[in-house]
Amino acid sequence: MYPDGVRKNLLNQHPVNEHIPFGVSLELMLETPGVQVGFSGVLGGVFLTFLTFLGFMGCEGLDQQLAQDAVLDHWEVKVSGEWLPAEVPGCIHTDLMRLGRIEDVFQGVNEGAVQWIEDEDWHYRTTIIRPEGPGEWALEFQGLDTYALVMLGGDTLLVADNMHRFWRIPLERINRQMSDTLEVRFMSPIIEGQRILDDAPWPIPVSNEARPMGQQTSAVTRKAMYHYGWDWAPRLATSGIWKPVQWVRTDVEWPNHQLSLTMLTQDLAIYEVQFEGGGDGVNVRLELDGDPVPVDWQSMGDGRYQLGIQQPELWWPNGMGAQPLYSLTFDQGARKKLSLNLGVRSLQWNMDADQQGQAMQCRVNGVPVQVRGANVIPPDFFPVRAKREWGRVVADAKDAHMNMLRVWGGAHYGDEAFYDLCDEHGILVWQDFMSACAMVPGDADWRENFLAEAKQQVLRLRNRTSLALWCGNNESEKAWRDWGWQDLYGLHGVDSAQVDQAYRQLFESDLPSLVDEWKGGQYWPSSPHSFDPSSPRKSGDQHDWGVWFEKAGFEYFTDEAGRFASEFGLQSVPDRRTLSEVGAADFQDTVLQFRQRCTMDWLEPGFDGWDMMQYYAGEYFADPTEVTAEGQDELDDWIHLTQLTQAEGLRQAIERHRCSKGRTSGSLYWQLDDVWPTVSWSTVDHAGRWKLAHHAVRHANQPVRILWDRSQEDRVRMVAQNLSGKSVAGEASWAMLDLSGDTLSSGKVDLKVGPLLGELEVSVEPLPKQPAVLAWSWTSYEGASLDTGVVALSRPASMSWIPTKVQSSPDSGGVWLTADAVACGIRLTTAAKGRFEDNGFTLLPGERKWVEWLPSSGDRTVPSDVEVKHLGMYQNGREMRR
Ligand code: BMA
Repeated sequence: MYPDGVRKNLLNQHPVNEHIPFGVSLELMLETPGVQVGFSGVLGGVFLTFLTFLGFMGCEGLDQQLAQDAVLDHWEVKVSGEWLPAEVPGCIHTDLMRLGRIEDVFQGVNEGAVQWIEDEDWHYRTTIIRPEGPGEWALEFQGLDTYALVMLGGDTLLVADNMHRFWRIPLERINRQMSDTLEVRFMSPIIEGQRILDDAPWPIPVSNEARPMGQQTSAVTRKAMYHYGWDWAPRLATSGIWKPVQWVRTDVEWPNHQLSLTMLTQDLAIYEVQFEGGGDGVNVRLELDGDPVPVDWQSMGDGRYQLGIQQPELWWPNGMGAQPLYSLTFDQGARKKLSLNLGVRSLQWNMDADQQGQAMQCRVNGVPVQVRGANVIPPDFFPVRAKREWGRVVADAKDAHMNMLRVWGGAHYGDEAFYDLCDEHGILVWQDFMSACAMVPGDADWRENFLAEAKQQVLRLRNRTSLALWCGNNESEKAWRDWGWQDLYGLHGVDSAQVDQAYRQLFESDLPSLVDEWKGGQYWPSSPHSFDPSSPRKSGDQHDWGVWFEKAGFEYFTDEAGRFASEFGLQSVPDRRTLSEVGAADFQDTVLQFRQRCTMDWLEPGFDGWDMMQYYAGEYFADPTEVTAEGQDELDDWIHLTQLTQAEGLRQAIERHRCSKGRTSGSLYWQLDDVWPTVSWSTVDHAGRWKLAHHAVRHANQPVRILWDRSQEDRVRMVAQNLSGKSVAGEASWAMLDLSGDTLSSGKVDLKVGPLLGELEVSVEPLPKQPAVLAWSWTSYEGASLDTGVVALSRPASMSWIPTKVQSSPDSGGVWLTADAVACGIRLTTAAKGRFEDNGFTLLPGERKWVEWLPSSGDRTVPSDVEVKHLGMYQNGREMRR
């Protein structure tokens, strides 16, 4: 626990420097070769001085060298009274696992056995090595999770209470007489949180923390909320130094800077560049792909400049064009350089009134963007491990033709590397502030803490090309309005008004003012939010959970569609290998069953995500408890059928939004990735294996498509759509076939569709009376395939699929597939590492389909154990086994 009285006093004594050093590279320019910067201190009883001879190094790469030398290393953690080697960045759970003190927390049901960790205090220490030489220095903690005292000898240098902030201690505070052992003492987040909660004048509602009321501390602690458990996450409320600790030269840093685009035409881009707090005599250099680009650069006084770029190459979201990133370098005399990447683009959100209410339309370079993407959560529970996975997540997003990711508010802000990747690949970022499904305390200290964090993050991210929107929180506004919290938490009269006031103060007054003051860009109070809560479909964004939480059919994605769907989704069971890697061998296995955290008692006592998956699979494909297939066990059935169902749900949602003629201008499904190996709404599992849904999303998002516009129930209307930046032209053919593959009707048409939201009607046909599929292909006049697809024209569960045998013949780098009747819902599996380029598709008789094998590593040999599953394999008659 914090020693009494420490907290307040120290925070007042040492305000945190709000300078933002991340995201830019800093390069020292030295006039005299041979100037030395050193670090001195005592390490392991030996006096050490690390000297960096800057003059010998030259200037290139100095920033890395400096950062490298300045990072505090050799940390230890106290475990049962013993100091043991620790990993920083890291956390207590990863340390205890590495030290063999606890089992792997993802394995089996180990989560339960490590709950004691959250109630303990944890101490870390290292030897401090003070910088010597010129300049002003500060010790920077980029992330402390969460309640921490930083101590040197008996002196407390810092009191930290927010995982999402970074902290600095000026060198002057760390005088020579002090001990060389720097200690970071973490107080149990639960015990500290409980103290705050107990002091709060009214209960603070929160939805996803599975603790009794009065013990839900996640709402009052500025820590990733999923650490307390979520409906896709275990509870592992960890502590630790989750980001690097390093010395920084504060006198060579740049003042905060802001680039605002003031004019953009084909011929010219003009930015106003503002160095807040001064920046006279700044020079600029601009490069594109290593080549110098001429610029107009004029000082306007007071650290303000005008930057003009002739014939700018525009940055576009993925699928709409290229992502050129200019390298912009500022220097001030011989002292400093600052480099950042700049994608030239304008970005606005059009929220004007239109025939259907008010738009929620993202526009880039003046062009409306049909937003296609997903919500992301950290790709591993532990940030130090998640950091290694973001590259894969962004690659999966790009591969699936996404152009936006929403960084969801119940986790943590992304690392620089994440936003670098988004800039590079054309992925816009909807950035939540970190708050989810919870109300907030009303006291000024708590709010100030939140706002200090918000300011740091806004200053850090506001110049990012990919940044599209700041959003106050996830679902808190909706929860307060619709989830009955007033009764549940006994908040009536004055209490209710105060909770409401605390929420509004932060999310509807303080945060928007802060984002505005620091020119962060567009602010949106909550997700979902609309201008008129009585008609939530007419403006703003929606969380479309009628499918899943309310058992609606997929037509819901047309009938109840709003202006921007920022969440919708269905759960599925991940790949068998992902499950067996954590010890879940079969369906009845406790290890598997205990991973289901989505409970829905309001629908039916005891009803949970398994029941819901069963319900939807039964509605759309087959109920896994009622069917059986040769060579498959129950778990195989669940995996196949729930993955097909999730794929179909997401496909229909995205395609229905695309066919809404601009009504629904965004589709961000819930959720792309997983924090651990589990059963969830993800389309790519924790091990990085694509579920069938990711393939479906990929096709649904493809910029150039022929789509079945499902809004006309009695007829089959097909449209050709082009979301790419270039016109496309070619010949398209379509056919409706019965399940044996006989053609019921067909057509051919020449299609030329303009760029950036171009659309043409292909044909409108009567819906066949018998079970049928629609197949199409569209090929450019140059012979390139623009789109192909096959879709069932009614729910596959209602169709009698022929139990055909699908033949697969491996060839170099892939497999050939054939069948003698329509084979719906094919799933190709193998134990080998890698994935098939396509999966979850429908095969037509007479077709010879080539599916490429994409191995995780070099060897392209097709695995010999490829198995093919499809819907025609299932027979009714399984005994109810759940
Ligand atoms: C969304 C998210 C999460 C949750 C998910 C599934 O609303 O914001 O809170 O995990 O639903 O229930």
